[in-house]
Amino acid sequence: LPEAPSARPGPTAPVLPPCPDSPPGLVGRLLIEFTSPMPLERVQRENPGVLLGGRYTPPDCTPAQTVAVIIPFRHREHHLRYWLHYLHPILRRQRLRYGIYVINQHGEDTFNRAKLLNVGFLEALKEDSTYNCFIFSDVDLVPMDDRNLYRCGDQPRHFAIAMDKFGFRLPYAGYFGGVSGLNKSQFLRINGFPNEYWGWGDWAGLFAHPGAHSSLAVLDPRISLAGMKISRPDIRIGRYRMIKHDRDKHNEPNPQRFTKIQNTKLTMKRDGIGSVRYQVLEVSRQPLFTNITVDIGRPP
Ligand code: UDH
Repeated sequence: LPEAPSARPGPTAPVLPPCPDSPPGLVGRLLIEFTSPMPLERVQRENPGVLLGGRYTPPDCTPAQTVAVIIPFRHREHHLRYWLHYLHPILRRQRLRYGIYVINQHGEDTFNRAKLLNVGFLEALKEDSTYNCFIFSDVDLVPMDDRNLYRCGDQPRHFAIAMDKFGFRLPYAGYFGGVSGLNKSQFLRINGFPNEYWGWGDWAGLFAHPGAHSSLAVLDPRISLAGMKISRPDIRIGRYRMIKHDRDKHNEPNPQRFTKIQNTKLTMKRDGIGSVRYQVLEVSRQPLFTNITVDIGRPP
């Protein structure tokens, strides 16, 4: 009798070992500059292993997590090219399985970073339900050391702890801005980000611990309310360069920013990932990232 097809030896996918906790081949401190021109074609040429939509899986090991990197965005194409140029090789060396999601706010109404991040969380999961780590990164922040691993841990992680613009120091104890990451259950535990905070504000302070900001003694933000603590890399490793820029149009400081943060305890349950309303206008898979253009409405 002919052999049953399932019993026939044939090419099977090799079983890859788990990716190591400390990836070999990291280079440590990196030289980051934003002066040479950076055409997208070049970035594409230099990252042939990255698949459509900005997806990557290590060829030689099985990562423990699948990471969605979410970037809030509008009119910063120039910054995005540098970000992609620097980050793809870093994330690859870190042996991550990842996807890059640029959440592009449609129209010219007031910018809303936090709401865009909520959209990114939901839309990334719609595309791939195996995402279990979400890293939220400003488009203008590039790590200066590849040992700053873009992974999630047992507490929410703050990555951009020593930016050049703050003299390579944490600006205040509870700072959680710029680049931060939460796994899926941590994100759901804080009900995601607020949707009702329009314009510029140090909204990231919302996720820090109480008393973080000297001028805001009653600060009572989401991470501590949910009983969690921020984890951070070593100060020598968590260094970042920010691409210098002027304040964008339609992202003026919100005068209510201090009162809003103080009211987190009251608003956190009703305003967050559970109540976000938006309309996706376009999903386009580019060679180095997925662009999601979204209508998030405007402030009341
Ligand atoms: N962002 C956009 N487009 C905008 C506004 C914000 O893409 O129009 C995104 C982008 O990812 C940016 C992030 O939101 O990195 C945070 O916004 P921001 O860079 O404006 O915030 P930051 O606190 O700067 O870094 C505030 C203005 C500083 C002016 C300094 C003048 N010297």
